[in-house]
Amino acid sequence: MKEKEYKILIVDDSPISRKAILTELKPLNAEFFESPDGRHAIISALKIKPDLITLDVEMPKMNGFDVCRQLRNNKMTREIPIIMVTSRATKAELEKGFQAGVAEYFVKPFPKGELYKHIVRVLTGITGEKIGKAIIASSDNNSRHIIRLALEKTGFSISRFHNASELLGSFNSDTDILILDQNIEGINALELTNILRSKKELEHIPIIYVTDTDDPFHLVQALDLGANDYIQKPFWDRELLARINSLIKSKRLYDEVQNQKNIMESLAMTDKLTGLFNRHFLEEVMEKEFAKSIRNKHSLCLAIMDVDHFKKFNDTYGHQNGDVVLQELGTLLKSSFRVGDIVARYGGEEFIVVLPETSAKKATEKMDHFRKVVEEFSVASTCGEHQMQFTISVGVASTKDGIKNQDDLLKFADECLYKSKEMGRNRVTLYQNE
Ligand code: GH3
Ligand code: MG
Ligand code: MG
Repeated sequence: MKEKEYKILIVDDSPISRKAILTELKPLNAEFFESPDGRHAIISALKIKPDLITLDVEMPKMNGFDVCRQLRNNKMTREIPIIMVTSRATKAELEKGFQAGVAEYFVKPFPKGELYKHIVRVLTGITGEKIGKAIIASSDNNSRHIIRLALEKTGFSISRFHNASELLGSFNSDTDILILDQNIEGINALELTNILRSKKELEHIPIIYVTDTDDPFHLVQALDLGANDYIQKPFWDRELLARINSLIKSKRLYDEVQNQKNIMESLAMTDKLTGLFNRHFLEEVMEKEFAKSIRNKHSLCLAIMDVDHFKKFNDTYGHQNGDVVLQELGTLLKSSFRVGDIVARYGGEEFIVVLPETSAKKATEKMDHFRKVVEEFSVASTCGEHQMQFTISVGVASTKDGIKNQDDLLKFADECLYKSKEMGRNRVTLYQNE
């Protein structure tokens, strides 16, 4: 027989109620245990270590709240999810349950299948795939525990902190939600909210403020300082989850917009055909690189290259194959230069490499090496019939040659490119200030 996946303890003084729950949960691949009273339940929980307990509220001698409190106070049973099955979900009940550490309420009588579906969610949520990252910051053990159970079963991966400075030290921007209790050691929770909101990288992380008070001034202050929502203790776990879900939905939407924005920005700075930086972006970074080279008294080199007889190449192999060559040249360029070098498509079949902190001699050597790589390189034509080859001509200029601004750096490199063309192509010419 297939081994049972879960152990479930059903605690209820009424045999009829126990039977009803058992029937409801039967489709689960679980081993069931029954306890007719509180004391029996605690002993059984210690002995069998169940994955979940359903607990009746009203029982003689020891009621459900007392059982819950005792289970929560014992290291061996503290983490077990408890689903309280009650016929009266009043605010006073909720308050008592919260104090005792109940994470879940289920109100009797329930439609067939409801409790089953709910328990499946609890059990699979614990082992299932994580849907997001949550941080619980609270020095109140009870509320930390309840929030954790509620979030865990929904599928969050969770970090818990009881101290504000620990939280600040490890808080990062991939957090999906922060549940911040008014009770937190180290710093006043309102002050902490303010600090978190002042950090640029954390400003969009939703914060739910968990509070003991219904003082509107305090709550308004929390919201003013940057909390997105608040919830008052005692709370129903499903209310907390509903609030969290709504905040996370907005955050995901925000992330999506942000993502699109990044894509748009990168499209605006890259060339569509080759994926290299475009001319617009090159001009922007050149300005910065030029200023930096003056400041640090380093040599900055610029190399401009142009594919030889590319018009003829297009005429021979077709425009589409011309595009393939430009793409391949882009890939070669990307893999041939250092991270700090900037490679861009300047336009048409012209490319630029900016080499910061590089001497003219070194840059010329590097470009000549690259020229040879290209000369040796061949690309299969789209129909697969030809191995296409091509060459490049290059011009190089360096700031050490008395060049005073970035426009001149490009102008003199370009002049050298044309010298390379005039001298027969497939060569590198370095600008020299006579
Ligand atoms: P040179 O050796 O003097 O550079 O000769 P060339 O034929 O390469 O120079 P020219 O400036 O006369 O022609 C450049 C050609 O590059 C013409 C143009 O159709 C082609 N070209 C420019 N951009 C692209 C492109 O994105 N794809 C393709 N396939 N061809 C392009
Ligand atoms: Mg050209
Ligand atoms: Mg050309």
